[in-house]
Amino acid sequence: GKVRAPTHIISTISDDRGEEPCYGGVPMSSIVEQGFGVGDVISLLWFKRSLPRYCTKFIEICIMLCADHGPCVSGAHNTIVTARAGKDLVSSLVSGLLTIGPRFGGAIDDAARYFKDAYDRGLTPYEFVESMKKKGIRVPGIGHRIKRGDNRDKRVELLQLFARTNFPSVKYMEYAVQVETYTLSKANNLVLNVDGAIGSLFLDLLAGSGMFTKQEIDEIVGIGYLNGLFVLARSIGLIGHTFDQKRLKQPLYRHPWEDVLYTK
Ligand code: Q5B
Repeated sequence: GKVRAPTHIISTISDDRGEEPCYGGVPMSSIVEQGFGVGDVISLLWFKRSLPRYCTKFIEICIMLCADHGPCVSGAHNTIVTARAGKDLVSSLVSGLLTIGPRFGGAIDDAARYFKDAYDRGLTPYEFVESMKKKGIRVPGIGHRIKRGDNRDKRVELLQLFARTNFPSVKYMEYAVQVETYTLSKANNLVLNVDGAIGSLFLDLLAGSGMFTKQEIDEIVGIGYLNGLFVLARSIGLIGHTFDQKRLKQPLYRHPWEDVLYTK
């Protein structure tokens, strides 16, 4: 028989060797003919399965809602400064992407991890939040620089509305809302933010869709797939900010002295 030389790479998500590329075993012509959207493509390439339409629609809503949040947030600021320094598209993009992390946009995975652990262990919101405080950890998915209890994040409300209308269960999201009710009783800026809404709702998608085993859910949450949604989405806005600065022929940015406290 044929002897197969050992390979140095194992790949399971796509294949370009035939007449047309396949994503998760689905040929590109089927993807186009069946009118698949970017949510379906993400399902195939990230989750290696076709998800029900309400799930792919939810993924697409996440991407649209997180595509941009104005020029003042960390990512856009870095991208704008880099573009104005004359750097190319990829440099400007990655300079913005590199700010995504535990404080800015990259709290989705940890929000999912901590909300899941707390809910599954039956912790009350009080027990959860106070145990985090004792450990000196800020609750991921809670808190915002400009959103408040009396000025909620519209994106969070839109995600919640979609899920309450379309998901079979929203138990993790309702738990996150209870956590928010408690944190808001402590300070008005401790709202459920867009990272926390996506993190908790993705848990509901994973647990309620019937498309994932418990082991697969633990793996997805453990590896940390969900920050990928913010990274992918915000790339759209960061690319837009790069083009905007180039179109406007903006000069090199220099921060004004008056806005720096020089001290010894
Ligand atoms: N405190 C987001 O903080 C922020 C607390 C908390 C317990 C918390 C903070 C935080 C967790 C990480 C998270 C995602 C850094 C945010 C995003 C995308 C975005 C961005 C945009 C977009 C804001 C004041 C007092 C202190 C703190 C306490 C604050 N957060 N306690 N749990 N989670 N959250 N990130 O305003 O007693 O005075 O020491 O780390 O989920 O990134 O639009 O801007 O689309 O681009 O700087 O929406 O909440 O508040 O640091 O002055 O804290 O509140 O311990 O208490 P701030 P601070 P004390 S969404």
